[in-house]
Amino acid sequence: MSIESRSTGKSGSNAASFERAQRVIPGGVNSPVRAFRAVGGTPRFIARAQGAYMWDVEGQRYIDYIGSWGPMILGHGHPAVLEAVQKAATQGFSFGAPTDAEVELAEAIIAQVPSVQQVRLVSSGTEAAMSALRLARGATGRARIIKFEGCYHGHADALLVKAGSGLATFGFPTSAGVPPEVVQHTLVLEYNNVAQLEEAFATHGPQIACAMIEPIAGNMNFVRASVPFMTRLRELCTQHGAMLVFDEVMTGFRVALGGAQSVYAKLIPGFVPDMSVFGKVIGGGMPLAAFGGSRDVMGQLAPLGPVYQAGTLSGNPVATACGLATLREISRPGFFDALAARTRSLTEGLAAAGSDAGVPLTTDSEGGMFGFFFADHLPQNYPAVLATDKERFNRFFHAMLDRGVYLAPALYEAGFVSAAHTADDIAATVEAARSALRS
Ligand code: KE4
Repeated sequence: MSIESRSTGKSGSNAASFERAQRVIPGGVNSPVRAFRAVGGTPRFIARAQGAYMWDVEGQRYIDYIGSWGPMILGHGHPAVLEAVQKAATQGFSFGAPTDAEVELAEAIIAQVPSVQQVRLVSSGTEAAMSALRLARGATGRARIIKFEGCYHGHADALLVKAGSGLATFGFPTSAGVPPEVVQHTLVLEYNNVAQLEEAFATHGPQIACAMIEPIAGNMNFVRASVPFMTRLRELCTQHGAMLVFDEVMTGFRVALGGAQSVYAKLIPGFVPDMSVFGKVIGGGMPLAAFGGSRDVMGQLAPLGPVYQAGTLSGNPVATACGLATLREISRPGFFDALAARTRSLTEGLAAAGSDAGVPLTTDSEGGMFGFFFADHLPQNYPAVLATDKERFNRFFHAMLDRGVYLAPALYEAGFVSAAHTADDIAATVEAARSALRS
C-alpha cells in the first residue's frame, strides 16, 4: 500500500482500527490507559474533536470528560488557540535556539504562581518531574526522596515505586526494567498519613532531598491532601531542609489559575512549595511541560550550575504558542469561577442521580477537575480508593459510553470539564447517568 492510502485508509470501525493498531504498536496504543484494559471493551479511535465533543471513526459523538487527561481546558479547537498555533507554524516549527515566545510563556506561568521565580520548559510531565527530582537532589546534595502511594509523577525510573514492607525500608519497583538499586532511595508513604510523615522524617530527615506530592491527587481518581497533613508536610520539609515539590502537572492551571498551591495558600497562611511541576494545560494539548522554583534553586541548572538537564524540543515554538494562547484565555476574569460552577453542577447532578437510584456515589471537584466513587464517603488514601466498587465503576463507564458520554476508562483517573461544556451538556450527562444507574 502507498503511504497515502495507508494514512488515509479509513478503517470505519473502532474494532478494525484497534486490530490494525495492535499489529504495529504495543497494545495498539501509545499510552497504556488508552487501551481500556481497566474497564474492558474496545477503545474508541478518535477521528476529530470540537468544543466539548469527540467523534470516533464510526461517527459516534461523545461528550468528552477526559480532555486529553487535562490539557483541553478550553475545549477542542478554540479559535484563538488554533489561530496562534497556525501562525506560529508558518514561522517555523523548531529552531533549537531561544525565542521571545518561550520567555513570554515562562513569564505567564510565573505571573500566576508566586512561589516560582524561574521555570525551565520541557516536553512532557515525566520529563519535568524527573528533572525536578534531579534538581532537588543536586541542590540539597541528598539522595533520599519521599513520594506517596497513589500519586503518579510520570514514568522516570526513580518514581516507579511502590511502598516497601515498612517505613524504614525503601520502595520496590512497580515496573520491570527498573533495577532495585534505582529505587533504593525512594520512600513511599501513605497519602494523608501524618504519623508516617513523622516517622519517615525522624528516621531519614537529614538524608531527604525532597518530598514529591500531587497536592490534589488525580491519579487515584480525586483525593485531597488534608490541611493537617499538608501543614505537617510543609513543616517537616522546612525543619529538615528537604524540598517540598508540588507535582501540579494535572492540577496546575486546572483546579485554579494559581494551581492547587493557591488553594492551600488560602487554607494554610503563607503556604508555598519549594518547587512546582507543570504540564498539560500549559501546553494546551501540545507537548509542553515545565518545572520551576526560586532563582537560587533554578540557578543550579545547566548552563549556570552543576545539575544537567536539556531537550531538543524544549520550549518548542509551536507548542509554546499553543500554551500561551491557552493561558491567555484562562486568565480572563471570571473564567475559573464559571468553570468551577459548571463542574460542580456535574458532580452535584451525578450525586443526585446516585442518591435517587439508591446507589452509593460520592463526588468531589475543584475548579475544572472532578472525581466520583461508588462509595459512601470520599476515600482519603490509595487503599480506600482500591476498596471502592470497581466492578460497578466499570459497568457505569460502559453504560455512559454507550450513551455518548466519554468518562475516564479507569477508576483511578480524575475527570475534566472544559469551558466548552454547556449547561445542556451537563444536563445530558446527568440524564445519561440516571439512565445508566437504572440499567
Ligand atoms: P506525562 O509524561 O504523561 O506528560 O505526565 C506525567 C504526569 C506527571 N504528573 C502527574 C500528576 C500526571 O497526572 C501525569 C500524567 N497523567 C496521566 C493521567 N493519569 C496521563 C495519561 C497517560 O498516562 O496516558
